[in-house]
Amino acid sequence: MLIKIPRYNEPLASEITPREIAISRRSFLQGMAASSLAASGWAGSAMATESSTRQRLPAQRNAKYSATDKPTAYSDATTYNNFYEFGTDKGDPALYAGSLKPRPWTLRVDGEVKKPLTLDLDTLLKLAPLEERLYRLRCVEGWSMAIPWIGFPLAELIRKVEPTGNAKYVEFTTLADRAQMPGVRSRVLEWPYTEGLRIDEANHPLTLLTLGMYGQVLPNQNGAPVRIIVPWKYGFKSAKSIVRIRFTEVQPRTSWNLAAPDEYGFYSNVNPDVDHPRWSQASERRIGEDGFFTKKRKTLMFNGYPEVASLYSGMDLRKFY
Ligand SMILES: Nc1nc2c(c(=O)[nH]1)N[C@H]1C(S)=C(S)[C@@H](COP(=O)(O)O)O[C@H]1N2
Ligand SMILES: [Mo]
Repeated sequence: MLIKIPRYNEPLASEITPREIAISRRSFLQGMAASSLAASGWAGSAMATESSTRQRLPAQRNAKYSATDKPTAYSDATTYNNFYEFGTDKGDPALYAGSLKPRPWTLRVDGEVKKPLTLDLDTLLKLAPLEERLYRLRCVEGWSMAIPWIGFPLAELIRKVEPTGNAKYVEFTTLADRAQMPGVRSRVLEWPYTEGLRIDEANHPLTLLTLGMYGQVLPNQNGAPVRIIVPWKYGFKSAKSIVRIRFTEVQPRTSWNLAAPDEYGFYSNVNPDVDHPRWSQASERRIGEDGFFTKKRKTLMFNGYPEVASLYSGMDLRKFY
């Protein structure tokens, strides 16, 4: 990631103005630069809970796969985001992702499978029972959140397409549409954003094909209408707004690995013992709970999901970072 030292005037997550509020204020705050607006204290405390307008998404809480962490406030989870298709600042996705159209949507599932599928959103929503799971998500930049995601195991979809014997990896591709995503004009990453998993990682019961959060469909800035959540890996492995899932025989190229191969490997398991070349990964800041001067939390191996360790037995996780 393009890590910057926080500037003196950089807004905290809780101070960033959500898009909805930003628009209503525009009429009387014309002329003020957005950044000075946030720093000036105009940014409010609205959206402390879920939005009242977003479509509800009923789901059964899965206690077995839910962490006991205190959930991150909805207002933080939806205003402190990485979604470079809408800009590189944490507040950009909330401000600019309103132009993303999550409906109609098609997800193509193909490659090394016997039964390729093209799914619309309603079909996808009915593919398997929806579950709510509170997962920790840790960004490689050193911050984390705990979010009640809604979705179903990716394994359910994988079963339906019947991978061939050649399917060793799974590649995820994000939408890359200049008309909907202003950040795609920038050359900060190679578009479309792609990520990948080994097929056994993709089939692990923790890997969630995600359609909602906090009881509702995904907000655009969190990857509407469908994304992946892989809770034991650094956040960038959890690709947003995906349009294609492709099964491959060779390890897929991934956007962050192409951008900085020494910093972001294919595996990118959360690992406090393997430092990023430019900073330690031993600890993290939980968004909304800790300030810049509060003691950080210790980062846990596999982000506190030890059940995935068997996927990597015999592998040197310093070499395969
Ligand atoms: N398409 C796409 N997916 C993406 C990203 C991105 O820039 N583009 N950023 C990743 C990173 S670095 C993180 S930490 C998580 C953040 O997810 P959240 O904003 O829902 O918390 O999304 C990941 N998925
Ligand atoms: Mo991240």
